[in-house]
Amino acid sequence: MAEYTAQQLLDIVNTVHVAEGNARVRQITQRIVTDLFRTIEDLDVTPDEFWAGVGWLTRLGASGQTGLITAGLGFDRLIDIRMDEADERAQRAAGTPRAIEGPLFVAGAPLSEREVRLDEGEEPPRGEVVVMEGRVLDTAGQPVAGALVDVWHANELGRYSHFDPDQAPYHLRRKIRTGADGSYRFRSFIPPGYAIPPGSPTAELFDALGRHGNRPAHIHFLVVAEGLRTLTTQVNIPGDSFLDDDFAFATRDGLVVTLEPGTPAAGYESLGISAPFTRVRFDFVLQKA
Ligand code: MBD
Ligand code: FE
Repeated sequence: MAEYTAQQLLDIVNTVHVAEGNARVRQITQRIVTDLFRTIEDLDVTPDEFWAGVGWLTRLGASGQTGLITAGLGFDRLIDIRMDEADERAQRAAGTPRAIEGPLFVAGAPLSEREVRLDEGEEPPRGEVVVMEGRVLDTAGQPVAGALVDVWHANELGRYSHFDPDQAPYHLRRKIRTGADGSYRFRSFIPPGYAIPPGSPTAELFDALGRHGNRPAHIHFLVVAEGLRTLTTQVNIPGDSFLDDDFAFATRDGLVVTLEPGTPAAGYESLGISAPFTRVRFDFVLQKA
């Protein structure tokens, strides 16, 4: 039987293997295990604390909230910051600022050509009627025809379809293919902000940290075009009190849109609009691949 000191045990855990495995996975795992050993020793983590943490991780995984917790602890934004830094080092022309995808994207939304209603068939509208429109461009300012713009946002209660049993599949999720001039437009309503589900494992941790779990009102985008870099971003609705206090640290300069209330309906009939509405104009600029 082997008797180990903590350091001897760590060295064995970090080096033991009988097959080649994956060197990169081993390297990252070694580092994380080492940091956790240190945390337990330096902070004198008790057995009760340790097992409470393991139980919480189990609940977190079972609830499907791992992506919510990474956003709330800043990791998703960190990945974006590092991509921005890589762009700067490569002196790559910047496009529309990226913003985190978040854990609530669902692939496979219904596709429309050039325009669509996200709130298809819903009368009366669930909030302030908005049309967002613009073009997809490259960094030289040239329009990108045939780009695919995925757009998704929360319902009037701040919940997302597929994660909320009360909404139909792909509710408030659509994909739009840009026209020859790179244009897209969609009608929907201005969504409210988002709050982490009360009582969930993520809320448990945030309560213990004394943090709130609110995001300001936002609309998500994933823009894909051949030969260009995929853009994941979000736009924010101005005036939200959480704009500078987003639990997911995802808001950025340049992504807070301007609302144009009272825009005349002429030209927007195909979106079912017959009265003045709020317009938002926004172009997406995609980097070179
Ligand atoms: C959201 O709606 C969101 O966009 C992010 C990033 C995290 C949690 C919920
Ligand atoms: Fe969101």
